[in-house]
Amino acid sequence: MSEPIFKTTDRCRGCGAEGLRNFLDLGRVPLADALVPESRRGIEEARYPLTVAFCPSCSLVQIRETVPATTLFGEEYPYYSSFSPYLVEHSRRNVEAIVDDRRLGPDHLAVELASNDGYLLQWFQKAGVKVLGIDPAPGPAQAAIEKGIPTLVEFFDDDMAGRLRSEGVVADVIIGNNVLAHVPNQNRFVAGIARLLADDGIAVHEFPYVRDLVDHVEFDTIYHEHACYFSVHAVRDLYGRHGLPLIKVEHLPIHGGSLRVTFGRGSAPDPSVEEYLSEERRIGLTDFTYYEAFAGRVKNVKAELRALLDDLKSEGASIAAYGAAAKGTTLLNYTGVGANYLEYVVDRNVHKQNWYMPGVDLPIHDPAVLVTDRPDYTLILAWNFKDEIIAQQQEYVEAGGRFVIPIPHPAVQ
Ligand code: DWN
Repeated sequence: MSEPIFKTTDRCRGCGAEGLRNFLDLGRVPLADALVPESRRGIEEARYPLTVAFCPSCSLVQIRETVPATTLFGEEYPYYSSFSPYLVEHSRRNVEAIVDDRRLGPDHLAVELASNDGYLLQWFQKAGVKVLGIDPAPGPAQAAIEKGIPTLVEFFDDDMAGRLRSEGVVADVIIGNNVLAHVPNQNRFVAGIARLLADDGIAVHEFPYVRDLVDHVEFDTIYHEHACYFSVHAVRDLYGRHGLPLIKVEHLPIHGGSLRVTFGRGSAPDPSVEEYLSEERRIGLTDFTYYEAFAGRVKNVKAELRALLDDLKSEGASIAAYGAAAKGTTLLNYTGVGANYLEYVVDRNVHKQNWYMPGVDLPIHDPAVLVTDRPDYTLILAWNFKDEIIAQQQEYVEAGGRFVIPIPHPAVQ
């Protein structure tokens, strides 16, 4: 077994304060995207503690454990954004709105941090805007390069930003979707954004909203890739420390509920900023008490899911799963659901097929297997895309297949 190498932080990743308060312990789990190849089956997988804490000083929610980024986003990192059509379409709409609003053209540069396989930058390129991707995961980055998206296969931080600026690279737009949460050193990352961004530029970032995580018990979106879980207060304070004022906030349904936040110098804040800040204060999102009961609700979801699957198995039902998602690793390993209930997982991402889910030794197949094998039920691990997934599986539905949605309350749909 590869020895788990990690550090446990006693100080807040955002403001550096001591006094972090734990409120959820998800036990020792394998890395969420550490799929297992046939050649490594049976070899004990590294498991890491996963503890979630709240910072009373800046209200940033974060995990205590830091796994080296090179371990998390290495050669075998399997996540390719383009296998989620909804995500690609969501990105197109986002980019087209920015291009129109900012009147971007061939003299402008859009930089994306964690640009993956070019799923988003392709839309800036189609609009005639210059693009530059930055992503440390070799697989997705190479896919972007093959699409003609210039991509630097590196981790972004203030040193890299300084190097780019010295080479004359200045960004008019910096996109960073679902990346901030992945950065163990938040301040060096945001300092880099501040250095790379033009004085009249904007940084537009999306990330899961901690309010949705708690309100909808989305505990499975907690894994070692996600070091932080943001409120508007926490992200405003973090970027504000680096001279990047928060100027707009939008609430989006994607990934179980996300925020899209825009930062920029020289622009007056949109009314949405104060609206979200005052709402967060009103509901107590900046107080520890908001999170205290969360662990109990997570335990309830675990018990409800096990009871539901026990009932289905007692009826002799066969059960598969859909979505070899990172969140699926947390859900299956924390709830103890694996080959004791499920026969296999299916996923459209060809880079995941013929590998095995971390920690539970479940094979990953092409979704076409649902039609040929016709399991009685399919547990949707990528529940954030359930509508899109079910719409694709009409042949399975017409053959009598049914779905189990695990979050926020396990139920057959
Ligand atoms: O932050 C992250 C989020 C944004 O994406 C990354 N660190 C890792 C990843 O997390 P995830 O794997 O939980 O994300 P998804 O996008 O919810 O995973 C969906 C999985 O389902 C992917 O493996 C693709 C697959 N899928 C599919 O097979 N058919 C997705 C759709 C929409 C489909 O139709």
